[in-house]
Amino acid sequence: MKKPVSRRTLLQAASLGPLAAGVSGLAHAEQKLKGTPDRMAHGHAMGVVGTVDTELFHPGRFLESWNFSDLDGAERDAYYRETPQADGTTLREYELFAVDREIEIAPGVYFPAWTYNGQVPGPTLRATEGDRIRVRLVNQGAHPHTIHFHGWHSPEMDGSLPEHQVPPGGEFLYEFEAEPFGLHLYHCHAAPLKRHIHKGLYGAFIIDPKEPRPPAHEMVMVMNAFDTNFDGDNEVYAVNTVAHFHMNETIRVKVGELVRIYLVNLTEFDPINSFHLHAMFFEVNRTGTRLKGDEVTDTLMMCQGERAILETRFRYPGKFMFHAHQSEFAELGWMGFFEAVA
Ligand SMILES: [Cu+2]
Repeated sequence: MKKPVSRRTLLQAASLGPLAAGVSGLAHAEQKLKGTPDRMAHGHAMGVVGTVDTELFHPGRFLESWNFSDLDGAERDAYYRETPQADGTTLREYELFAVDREIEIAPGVYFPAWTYNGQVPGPTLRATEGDRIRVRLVNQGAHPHTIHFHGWHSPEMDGSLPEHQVPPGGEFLYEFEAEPFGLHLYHCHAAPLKRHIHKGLYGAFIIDPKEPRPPAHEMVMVMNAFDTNFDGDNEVYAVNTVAHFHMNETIRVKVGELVRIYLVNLTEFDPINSFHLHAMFFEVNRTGTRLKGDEVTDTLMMCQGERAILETRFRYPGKFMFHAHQSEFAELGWMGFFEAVA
């Protein structure tokens, strides 16, 4: 018998209604998200009304979790194990499952996703430069999938060619050394590529330098979007999937502490996405491949697949808006607030 995918996935599987429920949910969403732009842009109820079910995927928890740190004990052990090696490095073993699943991307808006481990983005993987990485992909979905990691590895570990595709019911073991240090990503590379990525098969892959970066309040933001009516154009935008989530559930930070954001762009269909932070500036370390950033700005543009480590400190207490500087994306969900407390 196959290992269960996760508590959350089982819960979701048990609660899945007929497909029709999802479809009517989408129609409703279209109306909600596209039919009321004025209210979303200017009204007192900026964002959407209602909340998503965060039992299955909590964007705030995803934001500050890596290597399955959102799970405990035996449940975590089922997906992730670390074994210290004689040379001081660590062997990190991951279990990733490709699973088809409906996810809630805005209150009442469901998207028929293809996921790693039942969630979009997939779990954030994190290692130190020089570690041994072993990732077992088990395909429990209905289509062939792969994992293509960014980073150094041999061609047979690339997950990009037809012969690399893992068929439904199949599995594959990816193994490579974690290098170079930086902020990377992983995603499915089966054809047609943009459909496989857009459906949700992607995640962040952080490799820390051997000499660690200074301690900071760290978070992972994956900029993504969803084409809910399959017309090749996105209707819903977000960081970490759920539209407008951090409008109400602000991201709490402390005034003066070092804040480090691992920002990854996995938006499909739109070539460029961006990150803008109000009333502040931040240092940009593109791809995270150096120890220090080399650009200071308040707005960063990123193409598909680009990523950067951002560092800043909040100078004043209060709420600070952040969003895509493409206004359309912001209004369709890619907007939130930090809340700095003294
Ligand atoms: Cu795929």
